[in-house]
Formats: sequence, structure tokens, C-alpha cells
Amino acid sequence: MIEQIKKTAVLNIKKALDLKGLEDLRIKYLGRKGELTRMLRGLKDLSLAERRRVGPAAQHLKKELERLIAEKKNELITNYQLPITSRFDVTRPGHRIKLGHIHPLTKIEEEIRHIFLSLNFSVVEGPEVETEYYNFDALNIPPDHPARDMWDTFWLKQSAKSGLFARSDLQRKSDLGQKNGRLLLRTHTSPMQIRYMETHNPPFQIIVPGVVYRHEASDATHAFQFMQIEGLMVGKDVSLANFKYIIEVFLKKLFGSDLEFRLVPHHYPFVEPGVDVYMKFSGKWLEVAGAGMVHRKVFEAVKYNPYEWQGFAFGFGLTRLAMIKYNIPDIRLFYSGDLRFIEQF
Ligand code: FA5
Repeated sequence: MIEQIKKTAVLNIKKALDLKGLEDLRIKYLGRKGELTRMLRGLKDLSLAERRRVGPAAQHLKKELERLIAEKKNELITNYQLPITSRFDVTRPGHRIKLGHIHPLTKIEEEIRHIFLSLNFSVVEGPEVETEYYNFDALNIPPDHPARDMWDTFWLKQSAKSGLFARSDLQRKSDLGQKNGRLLLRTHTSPMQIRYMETHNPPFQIIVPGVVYRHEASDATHAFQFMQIEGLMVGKDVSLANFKYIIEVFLKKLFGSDLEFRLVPHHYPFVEPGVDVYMKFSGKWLEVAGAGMVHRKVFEAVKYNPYEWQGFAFGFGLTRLAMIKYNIPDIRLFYSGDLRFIEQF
């Protein structure tokens, strides 16, 4: 009898489809009038020997059924699913998609582009892998200038396959003045002065934003990769006074009208005369640009007549402008990839 109840009860509990069905089974077997309860109650009418045989087995079965029902109940609750049609819960909050945003350097670059576009400048871009000719020779930077040292410049290894051999000193000499000479990562945006003038006639005014590379130790104001904005304006009577006016308008539009800047004489081989532009940052003067009047040798390199044309050129350290604009004390933060920094913009 007990075996009979056990067999059907265990099977039915296993097959129960929902909590209601399970509860019906509990009542059927363990309820007040349930099959097992009744049996337990009837024990008193049995002989002592029979009671001893059936009693413990019935108690044991009771416990087991209680356990199986509890387990099944858990299972049904965990796997409970709404019918397919209503499984989509419109009241649940959606997954928030994390939106990226523009890097502060890109942001300031865009702003600078707009300012110069409003001053009637065109925006052009050039290659980051340059030849020695455009980066140095054509800009009147002599072969023994320290910037050409391997400590200042990232030179690219060239293989015989590329048609550009790893060059000995002797071959290097014959490369000088060759447009397809040794390759390097440009150290400034000035090579685009040459590239642009080779293919365009004056008068014109352009800016060239871009990344440049220098093999140098980094510190709070120096990175080995940073951005520059080159500027070049060539015409019949373009002067240094025009330069000063243009950058004053530019800096005031970028920083507001109460900014302080000053020009200090400085030598660059591709300008004559040359200046550096300084701006106040955290109580100190910070160099933000090199500039000057285009050197006649540069005009000669692009076959312009230096008696007919004159112009100014400048190269702002865009990353330094970003430091000042956003009050960032360490230039290395821009390239750190640190989200705690980036997400503030
Ligand atoms: C030049 O690169 C010249 N090509 C600028 C120029 C252009 C002069 C046209 C005349 C005519 P310089 O090495 O000083 O010059 O760099 C220009 C600016 O880039 C600096 O004023 C500074 O703001 C920024 N700069 C230079 N080195 C670094 C560096 N390691 N990290 C961040 N910014 C730098």
C-alpha cells in the first residue's frame, strides 16, 4: 500500500506543471484528508507488529513527499515564465547605451578650424610620414642641424623591398635634396608649407592641423606625440603686422578678449625674422607657437620669386593651446587614455 502511494505520488509531483497542480497534489497526499494522513491515522487500529512495520515507513514517506514538493515548488518558481506573448515587459528600464564623445583635442581642433575658416583661411592636411626633404631640406634646415639627429626624430627603417634602402652615410649624402629620400615621422607640420606651395600659386592663406612626433623625453609640457596647427599666408604685401593681427583675432576668439600674449625673437631656419609666441599659463609664460616671415630660400625651393611674394608662417602647439583652454596641468593626460580624465569633457 505504501509502495503504491509512493510510486504514484513521486511520479505526479515530478510531472506537476504549475504551483496550483502541485498544491492539489500536496492536499491529495498530505492534506488533512489526504491518502497518507489517513493511513497514518489508521495505524492505531493495527496490531503492534504491523504498526512497527508500517509506521516508520509511512513517516519516512511523509517526509520524502514534503521534501519533493518543496523542491518542485522552488523549481517551478525559478523557471516561471510568462506566456510568450507577454514576455516582453515594457515597464522594465532599458539598457543604457554608453555614448562616446569627442576628445578634447579634436574639440579644440574643430574650434580652431572654424575660427580660421571665418578669417577666410582654407584647411589642408598632409602626410604624417614625411621624407627628409620636405621635413628638413626644403625648409632650409641644414644637414648638420641637431633636429636631424636620431635622438630628435623618429626615422623609419626602410627595406630593399620598398625600393628605399637602409642607407649608409654616403648614400645619405646623395639623398640630400632628393624628394624621395629617407622617411621619418614628421617633427612639425611645416613640410605642408612646401607641399602646398609646390602645387598652388599665391596669394592664399591656409592652416594645416595635424599630429607630429618627436623623439624626446616627455614632461608636463612636452609629449613625444602632439598636435600642431601650421599657418601660411602668402601675398604681395603680407607683413609681420598682418601676422600679429591675425593671431590676436584668433587667440581672442579662442580664449576671450582678456588674454595676454607676447612675441619674442627666435631663430627658425625657414623664417626671417622669426618669433616665438608666448601665453600666460598658471602665472608663467608658456611657448605656444613659433612663427615668422617665410625665408627666401623656402620660396626658392618651391620656385616662387622671393622679390614678388612675401608671407608669414606659424606653427601653434595645438596640444598646448588645449592645456591653457581647459586648464590641464600635464600634457601627458591627453594621451593617457584615462577615462576619469576624458569623461570630464
Ligand atoms: C616648430 O615646430 C616650427 N615648425 C614652428 C614654426 C612654423 C616656426 C612656422 C616658424 C614658422 P617648435 O619646435 O618650437 O617649432 O614647435 C612649435 C610649437 O609646438 C611650440 O611652440 C610648442 O607650443 C609646441 N611643442 C613643441 N614641442 C612640443 C612637445 N614636445 N610637446 C608639446 N608641444 C610641443
